[in-house]
Amino acid sequence: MNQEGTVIQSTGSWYEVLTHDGEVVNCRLRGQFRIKGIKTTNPVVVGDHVGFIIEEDGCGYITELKPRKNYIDRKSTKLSKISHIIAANLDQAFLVVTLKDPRTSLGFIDRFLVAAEGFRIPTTLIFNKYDLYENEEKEEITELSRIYERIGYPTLCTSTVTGEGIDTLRELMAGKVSLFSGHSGVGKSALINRIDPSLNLKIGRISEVHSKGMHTTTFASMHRVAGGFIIDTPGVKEFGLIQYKPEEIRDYFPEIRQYNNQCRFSNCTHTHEPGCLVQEAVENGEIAAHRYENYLNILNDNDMNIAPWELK
Ligand SMILES: Nc1nc2c(ncn2[C@@H]2O[C@H](COP(=O)(O)OP(=O)(O)O)[C@@H](O)[C@H]2O)c(=O)[nH]1
Ligand SMILES: [Mg+2]
Ligand SMILES: [Zn+2]
Repeated sequence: MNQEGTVIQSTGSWYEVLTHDGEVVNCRLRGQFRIKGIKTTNPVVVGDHVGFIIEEDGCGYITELKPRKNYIDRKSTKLSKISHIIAANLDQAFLVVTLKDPRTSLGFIDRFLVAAEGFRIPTTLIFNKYDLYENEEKEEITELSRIYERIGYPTLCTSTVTGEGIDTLRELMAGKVSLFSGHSGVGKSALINRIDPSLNLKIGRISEVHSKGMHTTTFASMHRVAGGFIIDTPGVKEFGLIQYKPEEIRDYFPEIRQYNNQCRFSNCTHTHEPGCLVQEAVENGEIAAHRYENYLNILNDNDMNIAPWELK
């Protein structure tokens, strides 16, 4: 009998597939399963929608891979043409940032957003630890929220201490597959616990130290949370290199992208050319100065070390 479901866990040879009825079936791949057009080490990944059959030996066999709306991957090495796909069909990412303990840099935020644009994953910025901030930091968040919301990234202030923003976050996650990213210590685990206390994830330093020693798997997994799923991607260090061509970067800044092909020179890189509408928009304050600086910084990097796909 043909059935369908979503891959929620994989070891590379076995796949746990969650059916629409809520049943989990262990499946395997047929020997020569290939996807056209993608050279990859792993043809089926967590988040994939698949068709499968149950054979006489009781095993499920994946027979069909449904089209992916997006996926995140990494190249196995810098020059490699073979990519390792980490997860597919993500509805959204939450980038958890903090203004202190630790402070997340704007450079990191903008690099993450470039990667998320490249992967076509809508991202919400979460300003966590709101209980810790003085007026000055709150004003900074208000200003950053204005900047990011205007270019299409929703923002939310949260605190796992006061509970602020938690209900909203839970609502945003319902029925969706979400990725939680952000530096160690910003409160990802604490937020997820607060959303669903039954998960009881390890919080704080002990788990950080512990997790550093166990970057063993490069396979993601999905966990049911708040009527949706979160994608857990261990081994963040190994997801390092995302290679973009310099000319692609201007497509991944929404406020810059709108001027592509509008400047005096149609191939304008928006860096130094005369008659550039982007440079004009920066000068008159319409494009935030720090965003433009980060655009230039990313262009100047030879290899873009973006390693944002963390959930611990
Ligand atoms: N004051 C305050 N501390 C928080 C908040 N969220 C998390 N923390 C603390 O920040 C530290 C790191 O949290 P954790 O969830 O482990 O961060 P992760 O590395 O992103 O998963 C822990 O000591 C938490 O108790 C918050 O909203 N306010
Ligand atoms: Mg954690
Ligand atoms: Zn230009």
